[in-house]
Amino acid sequence: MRIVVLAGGIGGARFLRGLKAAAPDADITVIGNTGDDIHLFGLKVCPDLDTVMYTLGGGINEEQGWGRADETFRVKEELAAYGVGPEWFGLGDRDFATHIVRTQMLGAGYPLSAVTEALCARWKPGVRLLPMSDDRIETHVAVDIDGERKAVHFQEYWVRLRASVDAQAVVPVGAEQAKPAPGVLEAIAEADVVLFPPSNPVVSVGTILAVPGVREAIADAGVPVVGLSPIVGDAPVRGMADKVLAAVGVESTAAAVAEHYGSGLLDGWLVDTVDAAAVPRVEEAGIRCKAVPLMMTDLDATAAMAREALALAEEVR
Ligand code: GDP
Ligand code: FO1
Ligand code: CA
Repeated sequence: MRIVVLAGGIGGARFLRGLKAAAPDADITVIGNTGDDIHLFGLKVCPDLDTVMYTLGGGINEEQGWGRADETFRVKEELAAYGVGPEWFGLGDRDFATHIVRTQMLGAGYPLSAVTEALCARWKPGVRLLPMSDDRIETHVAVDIDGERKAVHFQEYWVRLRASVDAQAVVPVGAEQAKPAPGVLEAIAEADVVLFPPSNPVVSVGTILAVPGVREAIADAGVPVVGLSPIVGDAPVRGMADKVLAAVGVESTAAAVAEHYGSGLLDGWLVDTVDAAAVPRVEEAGIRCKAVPLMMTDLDATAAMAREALALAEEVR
């Protein structure tokens, strides 16, 4: 079975670990969000691609969910000693090596998709990891600070400001002119099922869908599209999905996120058992819905979620 997954960082990566356990023989292609990417110290950092790669390849800092295990911060300290920032973004020494290799290859002319493949040759994530695009796309968030509207990079909104101010708008800068990376549209066209993991609906899945052609390819594939809610009990399990959902006028509920994707895109939607009351509302929107446990507490629980998603896909096929 060929499965395509549109993934952000932590939510996507953890779900993929469960999916691999639930469907060990499946051919899984991951279309990764690159809207979180940022240039720092002359280096290109791709947090969501790296989170998927490290999580599936066994290099992730498990507690944190991002960055390398067994990490040190000597380079960051030295940069700070030179007064070179930003200090608010924590790049570790081991992680730095990934960004150096990536930046070197990009500088030599390789596209991000080829660079990602090269990095994955080391990590062997057991999935085909494709960036959504080889073109530069950067998610910016409009905020009002001291009565003035300004746009900040998504990482600045999340890591420096800790999403402490409301997001007024979210813009995937560059998306309109971008093309899907090689293999993206082909993987979707050849998929037997498309899954939306419990990733951020706005700044992860939403950004991937903003790449021209991706949404259309999914709709045209004519295969089941099933998502899992990242909102449990009317709040994100972690992160700032509530803030960025508000910016696009969507309430932070499992049902509202399903309606936001819409029946034109989604065939099936899983909500957590605590949100079982949302099932009729989602079904009224024309999306088959089921309430099952959606907390990725361990591999078994996550694999069970993946099995439920695949079973729902068969139900709607
Ligand atoms: P990010 O790029 O690191 O923010 O990761 P993603 O976009 O892939 O996923 C972020 C989303 O994962 C957040 O909105 C969380 O609410 C959601 N999430 C994290 N852990 C869980 C979990 O155990 N269960 C569910 N249902 N959602 C989760
Ligand atoms: N998240 C933080 O909260 N603080 C950090 O200093 C930080 C550094 C960082 C470095 C590399 C990387 O791949 C991810 C990093 N993250 C950090 C996570 C990242 O900002 C976000 O979790 C995702 O981009 C959110 O989608
Ligand atoms: Ca992300």
